[in-house]
Amino acid sequence: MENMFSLKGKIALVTGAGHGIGFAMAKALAEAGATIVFNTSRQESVDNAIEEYAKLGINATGYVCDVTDEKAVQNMIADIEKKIGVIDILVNNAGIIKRIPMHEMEVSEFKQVIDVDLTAPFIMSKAVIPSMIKNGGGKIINICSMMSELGRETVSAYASAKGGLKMLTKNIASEYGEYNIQCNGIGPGYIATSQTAPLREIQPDGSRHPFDKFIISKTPAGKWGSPQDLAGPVVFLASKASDFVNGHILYVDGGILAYIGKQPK
Ligand code: NAP
Ligand code: GCO
Repeated sequence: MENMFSLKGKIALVTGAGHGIGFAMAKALAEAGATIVFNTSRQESVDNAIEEYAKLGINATGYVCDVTDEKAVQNMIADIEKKIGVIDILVNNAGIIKRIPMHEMEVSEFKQVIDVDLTAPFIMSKAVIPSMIKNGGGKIINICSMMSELGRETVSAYASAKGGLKMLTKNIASEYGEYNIQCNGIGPGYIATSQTAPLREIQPDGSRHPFDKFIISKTPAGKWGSPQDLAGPVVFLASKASDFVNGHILYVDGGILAYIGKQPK
């Protein structure tokens, strides 16, 4: 059974794995035996992350690459294949959010979120699939969201992107399953990272942020998740253990999607 989850001999590329959820998933994949490659859009975050990986005994290779730039992505993948080898596991993790009421959002802001959160996973997947086919198969894991299923105020672009990413996941699964490529999604709930830090800020009177309290009431587990909560799910979806799981979105949300919410006292 241990071998089912082993990633020994596999090469994993995790986008946006400079910190947060991506870093935690890359760490887990390394602990399962994978060789780790990652990218962010800034040299500073690549350099910092390489140091942090090294402290954990992980010899990660980092690239500065904007995932929305197809030429840069193609160059990065070619360089990885030349220097390290064919990518067995792609985790499309890089993502941004803009919290703006839709009627106040510029089209350019909407498009920017779509570009990073939806078009980039298309660009990244398109770049790795040909070699995965030649190599006999592979794993593509798209990091979706509660907003792949639910909406809320101010996140129209993000929800549109993450909803589309759910369907892109199902379509890649449909189109490439015959080549032994499994494409699945992970839908994290509310996770304590820099992306959600504004939603957890302590208020001037020292109280918790209203949204923080709201999420606690909507989560049966009664807490925010941590990036480490994604470790097991990503290793499962990257390993042989999930070879007949395809087109599935695995929600790691503490039960939010199952729960109507705690009755206000
Ligand atoms: P984060 O802390 O903001 O990290 C996002 C990462 O993406 C950073 O490393 C960032 O690196 C990178 N990135 C952003 N734009 C990029 C681009 N154009 N090219 C390359 N890299 C880029 O976010 P997180 O909370 O860890 O979230 C990671 C993923 O999980 C995202 O897709 C997010 O939507 C999703 N998610 C998060 C939560 C949550 O509650 N936190 C829940 C569900 C889903 P640089 O800025 O250094 O380039
Ligand atoms: C928000 C949050 C969420 C989380 C996550 C939930 O503003 O509602 O940022 O979008 O990041 O995507 O799964």
